[in-house]
Amino acid sequence: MEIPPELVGKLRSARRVAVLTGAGVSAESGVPTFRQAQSGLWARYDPQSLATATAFKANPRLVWEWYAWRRNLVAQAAPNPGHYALVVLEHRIPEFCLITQNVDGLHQRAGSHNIIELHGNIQRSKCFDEHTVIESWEEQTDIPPHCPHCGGMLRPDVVWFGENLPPEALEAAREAVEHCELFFTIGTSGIVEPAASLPSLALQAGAVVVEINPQTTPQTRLASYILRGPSGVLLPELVARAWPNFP
Ligand code: BJW
Repeated sequence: MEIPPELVGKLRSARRVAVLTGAGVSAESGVPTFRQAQSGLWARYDPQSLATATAFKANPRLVWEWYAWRRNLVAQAAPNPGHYALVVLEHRIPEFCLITQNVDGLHQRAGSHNIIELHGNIQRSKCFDEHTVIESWEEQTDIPPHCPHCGGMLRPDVVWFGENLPPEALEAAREAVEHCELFFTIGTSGIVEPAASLPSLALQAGAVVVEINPQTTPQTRLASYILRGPSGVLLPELVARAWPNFP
């Protein structure tokens, strides 16, 4: 698709840019989006009802195994050209902030550094009772494994429905959004709060909002520029237009 030259000019001259990413950014890495039909063994489960503390309490083994399956999928995936284009933006824009809802760690693996993780990361676990974060653990005979400190159950270190986001992460994200000139919402369905309110916060603070997504979302109406298509194609194209000589 034709990238609007006006947008290219705005990106090239921008000093403060904030980007919100969602599961669509990892779709071209082979990681299913959150609301995409799950495959194989997990096809009959609704992700929205597994990603809750209530589901974990009712059936900790089932929820742990779902996350173990996803962790394995992510471990086998690699960042795609969209992730790498965002690394280039971090190098080119004086104040660049990447806010992600993704829990897959692919932005970090691509080489992005200034990242705010709103919903945690599935490569870490934490104690269900005491919230102590555990970076590595043995997959024991017991599923879920036990906390090495108190013996309680481990759970993934992600934010489930009904739980608060890490307050420092949310605060830092709002701060970046309120101070950016250009705000990108990329690969997110824009229905999960409070992340879904960041585009309107950006607009209220005077930023130009850009959406990159193959589908319409509730935030489309806020966007001055809409790039309809996959981020793994459109982001590299946008970056190449803005900085044709960048390696
Ligand atoms: C492509 C593409 C390609 C495809 N290129 N794009 C206000 C009103 C109503 C409800 C609430 C409210 N405030 C809070 C709530 C409750 C709730 C909520 O928002 N519910 C909604 C369902 C309505 N929010 C919460 O509970 C949050 N906590 C909270 O607010 O605490 C305070 C509070 C508590 C209780 C009551 C009230 C207040 C916590 C939210 C935590 C979300 N956690 C999850 C799970 C993480 C762990 C895991 O992965 O298992 O985070 S849910 C899931 O959704 C995951 C994602 O990060 C998140 C967003 O999904 P995302 O990334 O947008 O993915 P998809 O699949 O939805 O969309 C993919 C998009 O990609 C699509 O648009 C495609 O078109 C596109 N795409 N291919 C670019 N190649």
